[in-house]
Amino acid sequence: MLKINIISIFPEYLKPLELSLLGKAQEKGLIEINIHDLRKHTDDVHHSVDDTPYGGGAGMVMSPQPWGLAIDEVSESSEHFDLIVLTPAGKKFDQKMAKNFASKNNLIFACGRYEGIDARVSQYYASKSNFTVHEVSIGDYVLGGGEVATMVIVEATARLIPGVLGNPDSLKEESHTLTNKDGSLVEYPSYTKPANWRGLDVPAILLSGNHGEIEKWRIKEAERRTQALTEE
Ligand code: 6GU
Repeated sequence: MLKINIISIFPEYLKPLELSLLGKAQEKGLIEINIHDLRKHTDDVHHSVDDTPYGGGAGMVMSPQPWGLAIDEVSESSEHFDLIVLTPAGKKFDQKMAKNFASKNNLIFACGRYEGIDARVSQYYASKSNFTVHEVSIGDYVLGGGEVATMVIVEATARLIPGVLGNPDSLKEESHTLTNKDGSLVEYPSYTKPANWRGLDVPAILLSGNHGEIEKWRIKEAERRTQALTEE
């Protein structure tokens, strides 16, 4: 079973992970998600988790001590852990990374805020033989913190675990996994009833019953959409 531990100063921010698909996956015992408050690991009266940057500059940096205590607490066993540090300076998240994470047993998400987490936290855990550290970004824009990025990654990862999706066939044909000789394609357009809606017809080929021709049309449409995304 995949065990996911998430450390954040805003644990309530991650509540949506209890809903819908991921909530059901937890009820079914397919995944386990535990959310932890970083401030539990502070000892000063103000429960501070950040400080000014060495070398000067704007903003605040998250202190290494609470992070070390929080990560140690969720990794007490002798198992292997994949520590995912959310940062806009990380490697771009994609479907391939989701598949890799879905094959793991223990994921720890460190949700940074402010100007990020003291760099020694990644350095320290990367040096431990039972840890792999991944610094990950979800795209080329800046968020207020890693919480939303964590939800994106957890959702994309969990749905790849056998049994999480109601219909396992959904995994076979979808965007970014439907491939031709040139690599990966986005999904073809989908239609359902009614056959005419506000004067717009469903493409006639889809009503033809000719599965060979339908498959060819879908591949052509997926290629057209993929091409359109790489233009402009
Ligand atoms: Cl992982 N964190 C933050 N703060 N901003 C981001 C991001 C992560 N990914 C894209 N932008």
